[in-house]
Amino acid sequence: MDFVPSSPRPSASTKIVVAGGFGVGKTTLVGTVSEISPLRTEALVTNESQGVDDLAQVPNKRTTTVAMDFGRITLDEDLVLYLFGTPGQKRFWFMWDDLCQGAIGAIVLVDTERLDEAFSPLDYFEEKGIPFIVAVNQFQGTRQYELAAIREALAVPQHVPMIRLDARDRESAKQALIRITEYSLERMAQAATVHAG
Ligand SMILES: Nc1nc2c(ncn2[C@@H]2O[C@H](COP(=O)(O)OP(=O)(O)O)[C@@H](O)[C@H]2O)c(=O)[nH]1
Ligand SMILES: [Mg+2]
Repeated sequence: MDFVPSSPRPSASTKIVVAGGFGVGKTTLVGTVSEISPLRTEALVTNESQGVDDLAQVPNKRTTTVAMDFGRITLDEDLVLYLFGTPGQKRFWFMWDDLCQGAIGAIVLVDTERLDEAFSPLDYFEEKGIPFIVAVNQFQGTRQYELAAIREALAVPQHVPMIRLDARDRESAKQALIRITEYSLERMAQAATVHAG
C-alpha cells in the first residue's frame, strides 16, 4: 500500500504593507508580531544622513532602516500574513512599487506629533487603489487627539477605518492586522458586486 501523507490544510498567504513616516513604529510593529525573526536592514545613521533624515525629531533613534522590515504571522491556521515595512525616507521611495506589488492592504502608522509625515503614504495608497487603514500610534507624553480630529486633519475619507495602537504590544498590533485584512476583504467583495452588477 502506498504511503499517503496526510495533506496539510490548504493555506492562503497574503501580503500587508506597513507604512508611515520616519520613527513612527514600523520596525517595532513588524518585530512585535512576527513569528520569524524579522529581517531588518538597519544601519547606523551616519553624518551622511544628517539633514536628510529628520533624526532631530526622534532623539533616541540612532539607527535607521535602510531597506525594509519583513516578518510573518499566522493569523488563523490557514491564513499567513507576510509583512513588509516601507523604508521611511524619501530617498528610498523608488522601492515602494516593488514592495507594494501584490499587497492586499496597508497600515499607515501615524504619529500625531508629526502628522505631515502621513500625507505621502496616504496619497500613495489612495492613488494605487490599495486598501489601507490608519493606525494612530500613541507615544508617551504626547497629547491624545480624537480620532475624528485626526481624520479631519489628514483628510482621510470616512470609509477608511481608523484605530489606535501600541506597536510594542502584540495583541494591539495583531488587531491592526486583523482590521486591515477584514477591510481588504470587504473592499474586494464590494468590487466583485460592482463588477457582477
Ligand atoms: N510609546 C511608544 N513608543 C513606540 C511605539 N512604537 C514604536 N515606539 C518607539 O519609537 C521609536 C521608533 O520606532 P521604529 O519602529 O524604529 O520606527 P520606524 O522608523 O517607523 O521603523 C523606537 O524607539 C520605538 O521603541 C508605540 O506604539 N508607543
Ligand atoms: Mg524602521
